Amino acid sequence: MKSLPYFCRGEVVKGFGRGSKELGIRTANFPDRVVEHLPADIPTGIYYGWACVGHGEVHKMVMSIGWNPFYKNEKKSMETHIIHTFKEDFYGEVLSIVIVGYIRPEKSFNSIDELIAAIHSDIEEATSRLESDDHRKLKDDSFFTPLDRTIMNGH
Ligand code: ADP
Ligand code: RBF
Ligand code: MG
Repeated sequence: MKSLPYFCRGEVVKGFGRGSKELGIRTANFPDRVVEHLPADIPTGIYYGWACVGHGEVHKMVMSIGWNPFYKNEKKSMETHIIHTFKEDFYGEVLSIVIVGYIRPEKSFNSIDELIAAIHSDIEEATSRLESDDHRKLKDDSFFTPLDRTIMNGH
């Protein structure tokens, strides 16, 4: 995929409202505008990368791009699960991400438990792949560093 790594950001909007309730895995949803901007050579599927809320720390993430075939959504979505425990929700804040690599296509499953198990294995896969030197470098990309902080540090 020529467009990877792919950097993007947008405010966190309300999604379908079932992430935490049914799966126990919360996903921050991007607005339609961000979804529509995705380059054509990034197909639907499950990806991993780095994510940062507002000017906060950069964390590992996994994300789903597509129509969630298990739920037969009619709208394409980009949903990021940040591999970190937050104290509070962050709806309305700006989420910055870099999509680094592809894990698998989206699938439908026979049960919700199989979907949950698949997502947990995606999280493990992402956690270990992001340890590579090439991927670690992207965590420190200036995309995640606000300009004012760069100036304060005297760079
Ligand atoms: P929605 O359907 O509105 O997206 P979710 O159940 O998927 O609802 O929850 C997503 C919200 O949970 C995010 O918008 C964010 O405010 C919050 N949240 C808390 N922790 C996380 C996390 N680790 N990753 C993603 N979102 C999180
Ligand atoms: N939905 C699917 O229908 N099929 C999938 O294979 C699938 N994989 C996912 C993998 C990850 C890492 C994440 C974060 C979500 C995935 N989802 C998948 C989306 C899931 O159905 C969605 O986050 C919830 O329905 C909440 O909107
Ligand atoms: Mg969500």
